[in-house]
Amino acid sequence: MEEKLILILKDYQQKITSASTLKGLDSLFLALFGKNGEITQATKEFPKLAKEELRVVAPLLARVKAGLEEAVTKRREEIREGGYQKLTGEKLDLGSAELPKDKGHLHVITTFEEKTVSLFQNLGFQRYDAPHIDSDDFNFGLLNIPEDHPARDLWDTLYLDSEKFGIEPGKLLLRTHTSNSQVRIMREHKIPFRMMVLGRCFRYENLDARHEHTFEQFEIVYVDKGLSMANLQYLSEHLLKGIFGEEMKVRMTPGYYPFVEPGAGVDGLCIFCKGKGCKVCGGVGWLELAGAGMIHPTVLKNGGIDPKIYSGIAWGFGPFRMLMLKYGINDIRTFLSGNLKELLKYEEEK
Ligand code: FA5
Repeated sequence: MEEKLILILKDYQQKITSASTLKGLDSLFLALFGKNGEITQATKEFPKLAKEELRVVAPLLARVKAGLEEAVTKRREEIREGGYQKLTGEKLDLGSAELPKDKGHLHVITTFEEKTVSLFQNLGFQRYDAPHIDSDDFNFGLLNIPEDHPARDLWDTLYLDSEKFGIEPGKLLLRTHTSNSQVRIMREHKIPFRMMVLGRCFRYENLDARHEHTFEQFEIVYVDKGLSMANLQYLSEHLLKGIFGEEMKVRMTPGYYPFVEPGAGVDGLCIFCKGKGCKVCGGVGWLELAGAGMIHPTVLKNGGIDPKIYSGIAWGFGPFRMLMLKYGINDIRTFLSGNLKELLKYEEEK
């Protein structure tokens, strides 16, 4: 047994020293210490040995094992070090590489939203993010929509199983609109402020060509002294002309949202019939493109703002629906479908 162990030691020391790859070294390690490895098998023979022999062989085996393990570790480092030196000695000229072109493409929603954000950055608006999972208070209560008020029916809401988190049932939801940012913005910023919010919203919808359960909204929250519907008209024109071109005409009609007073629908002249009346606009000549209004005094108060001194503008629209109109897309589900063949037809100008 002693001789056998010494032979294993010599044989493998030589093999380990001449191994040139990490893979080769791993095979040697397995051949020694794996389930059927030489050292493992030698250990299994111990019960067959006489006591005296065992007294000599056991410490010898421990030394052989330690020596071989050390040899493997040392050689592994040498190989790694060699590879590193080889790499550092090589030069890769990225400048001269022929990189493949036209691989990958931003989603039309992304490019459209980037453009919208920069339209309002140019007017001094800053980005603000509000949570997707939110409390009933920020999404409804503080926005002048008390519990059990019929106005809640305007938003088909996905409530979360809040009891799991020790929260009263019905108090935790997926935000139905970016307006959940309004009171947060007021509480966190000094007046005057101009903020814009862009992000995902969720509703318990019956899906159809115009309704998704997951969609985007873009919203403006602007508070200062002396703001009026005239500022709202200006911002609406700034948006719709930015999207559809300078010739776009914009008007406001009365609309109802509990968190604004007065509330308005922002209409754009129908891009298909230019106001003459067609199937798309239902013969009216105008299409409602955004919801807006002067922030309700109760909401300002909830945000810690005195409505006798300050006024605010809030205004929001859905990028999916806006793009459907711009490109004549007849099914809203196209956007999240992953149908590249269809999606690549639509591209926003940079
Ligand atoms: C709102 O959500 C208000 N928070 C907007 C607002 C903000 C009004 C500030 C006043 C002041 P509304 O439910 O109408 O309003 O939704 C706004 C836009 O979101 C719609 O015009 C539409 O473009 C988009 N939208 C709403 N529901 C869906 C849906 N299921 N699928 C796709 N887009 C939707």
